Amino acid sequence: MKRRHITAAALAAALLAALPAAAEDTVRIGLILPMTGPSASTGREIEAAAKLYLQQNGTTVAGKTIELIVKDDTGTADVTKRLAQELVVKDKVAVLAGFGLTPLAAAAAPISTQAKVPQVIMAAATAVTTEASPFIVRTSFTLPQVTVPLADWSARNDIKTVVTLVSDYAPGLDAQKAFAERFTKAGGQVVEQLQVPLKNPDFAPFLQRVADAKPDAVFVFVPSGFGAVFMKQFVERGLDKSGIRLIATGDVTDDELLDKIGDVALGTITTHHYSAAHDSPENKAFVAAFQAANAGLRPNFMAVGGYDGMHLIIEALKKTGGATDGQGLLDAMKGMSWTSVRGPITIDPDTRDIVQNVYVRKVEKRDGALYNVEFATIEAVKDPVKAAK
Ligand code: VNL
Repeated sequence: MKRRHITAAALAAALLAALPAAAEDTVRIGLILPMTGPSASTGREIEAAAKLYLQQNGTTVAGKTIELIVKDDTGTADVTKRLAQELVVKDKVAVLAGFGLTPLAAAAAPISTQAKVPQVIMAAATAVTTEASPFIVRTSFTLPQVTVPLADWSARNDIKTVVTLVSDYAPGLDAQKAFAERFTKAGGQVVEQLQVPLKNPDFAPFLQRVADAKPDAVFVFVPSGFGAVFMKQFVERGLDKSGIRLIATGDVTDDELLDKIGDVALGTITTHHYSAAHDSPENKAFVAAFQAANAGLRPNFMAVGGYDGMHLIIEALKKTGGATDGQGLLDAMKGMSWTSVRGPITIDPDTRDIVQNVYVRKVEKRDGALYNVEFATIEAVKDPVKAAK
């Protein structure tokens, strides 16, 4: 018994001694995503984009090998938290990344704070989420950032009355508040504010209330992956023929789903930071490479958050010469600017949130498929919630 104990202890000591050497030439990045469950499309898009980025740019930085460790949190916050802890303690990751939904990003925030490990949010989009840890940096967007330009557009385009309809959790409430405040200031009237449960949503009773209120437009936010269910019920309730205009954040007309939604989406006005139809050489190359690597799957805004998140991490490592100390990496990330496939972007050094163009788009048919076609640009938009503080 005793002998065995000593042997085991000696083995453990030998392993521990071996660890720092291994850790020195490999930099691990922990990517926590919902790969299963209702937000699996978000995980699929981000994982594919992160892998594409490494394929295109190589896995060696400053003499070190980059290793991506992908974990499925199933969209459940306690799983996210446990995985973040394991990745930090056991795998000694230099960076935590991913975070498909706001509650998942929030669950990992205390870990990134305690461990002083940068937490790169590639998806979650509630304004205040970046304040949950000083080590959070975001490459996605915020709901108020993309919603305010839609309120402005609506007020200028003959929309006088609006009902808002959002998923009942933080980013939905953010969108609802941002729309109502801005639209009201511009002289519009929000006649009703509706919140639909996030899980297994039944939109029918809420759509009935929209029909009864007869506003000029209904403003909608549902998270990525839920737009098709919403649109199906929108049509079933006859809202598409009611004369009530549909306006939404680009989450509803998500590029992965849009073509499956079908012609009923034609003409829908949305605002967002990325469209697969964004007209730039960088984006054309990105869409082609992404589709070639993923059996024709169209990249959506989640993929772009993942692609830019990897760019941020790799470029930060280049700046530190491969050093992985968390504060050093974080400082390297702050203030970084580059030409993304969505357009020019910057990590605001004060808020660690993304500054980017927001585009006004209309769903149109191009070469037989539906796209969000951008027709106006609001440049270098900061998250308005933090900008107002
Ligand atoms: C969130 C925001 C998630 C926007 C989304 O899709 C989205 C979030 C999963 O912060 O939870 O489209």
